[in-house]
Amino acid sequence: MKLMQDMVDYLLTAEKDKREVEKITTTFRSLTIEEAYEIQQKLIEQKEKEGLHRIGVKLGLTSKAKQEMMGVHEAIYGYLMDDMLATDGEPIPYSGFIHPKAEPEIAFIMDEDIQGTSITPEDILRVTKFVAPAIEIIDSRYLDFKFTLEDVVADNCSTSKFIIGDRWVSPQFINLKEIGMNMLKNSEVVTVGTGAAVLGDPAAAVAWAVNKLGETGRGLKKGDIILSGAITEAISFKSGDQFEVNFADLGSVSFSCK
Ligand code: 0L1
Ligand code: MG
Repeated sequence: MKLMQDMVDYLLTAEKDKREVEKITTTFRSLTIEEAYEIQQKLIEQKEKEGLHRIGVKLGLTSKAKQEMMGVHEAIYGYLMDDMLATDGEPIPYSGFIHPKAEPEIAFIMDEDIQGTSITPEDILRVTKFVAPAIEIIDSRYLDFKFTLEDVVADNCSTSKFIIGDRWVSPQFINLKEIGMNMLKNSEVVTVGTGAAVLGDPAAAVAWAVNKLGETGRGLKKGDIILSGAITEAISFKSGDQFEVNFADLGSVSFSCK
C-alpha cells in the first residue's frame, strides 16, 4: 500500500514540477495492469483531495497503429479533471508542460448516467447529448515519452489538457465513422483522418470504456465529457505554435501555445 502511495507521489511531483522522470516499471518490473489502474485511481483521489473534480473520461491507444506499437490489443482509459479543460482558441502557456503533443479527437457529452458490462455503440449514441470537435494535449511524465502499458495507465494515460470546440451537435446528425478531419500546425496540414480510425467507430470506443468501468461497478454520469481517442498520431509542439482541427460537419477547434 505504502509503495503505491510512493508511486502516486512520484508521478504527481513530476507533473507539478514539470520534470520528466524514469518510468516506474524500471524499478517495479512486475507491476500488473490491475495495479497500474489502482495507482491511477489513487492519483485521481489525491487530486480530488487537493480540490479538483472529475469531469469525464479519456480513452487512449484506440488506434490499431498505436496498439501494435505498444504490443497490446486493448485500449486504456484515464480521468479528465476540471483543471485540464481549456477554452477554444485559448493561449496555453508552454511553461505548464514537459514535452506536450496534440491529437485530434471527438468529444461526447453525456445526457444520462450509463453503467453496464454489455453496453453497445447504439446505447452510447442514445445517451449522448452532443458530440463536439476536440483536441487532447498529452504530456507523459516519463522520460522521452517512453513507457510500458502499465506505466502509462498509472500516469493517468498522459492526460494534461483538452480543448472542446464551440459547435456541439446531436450525434444523430453526424456519421461518426465516416467523418473526415484535418489538423493544422501553424497553418500547415500535419495530419488527416476519419472517425473510423478510433476502434472502427468512436461510439464503440466509448462503449468499450463504459464496459470496462462497469467491471468494477463504475460508469459515466450525465454531463460527463468523454474524449473518445486520437484519430491520428499526436504532434509535438513548442511555445509559439498554433493548432487548428477542422471536422466536416462538426466545425473546428484550436489553441495556441504561448
Ligand atoms: O490519448 C492517447 O491516445 C494517449 C494515451 C497514452 C499513450 C501516449 O501517451 O502516447
Ligand atoms: Mg488522446
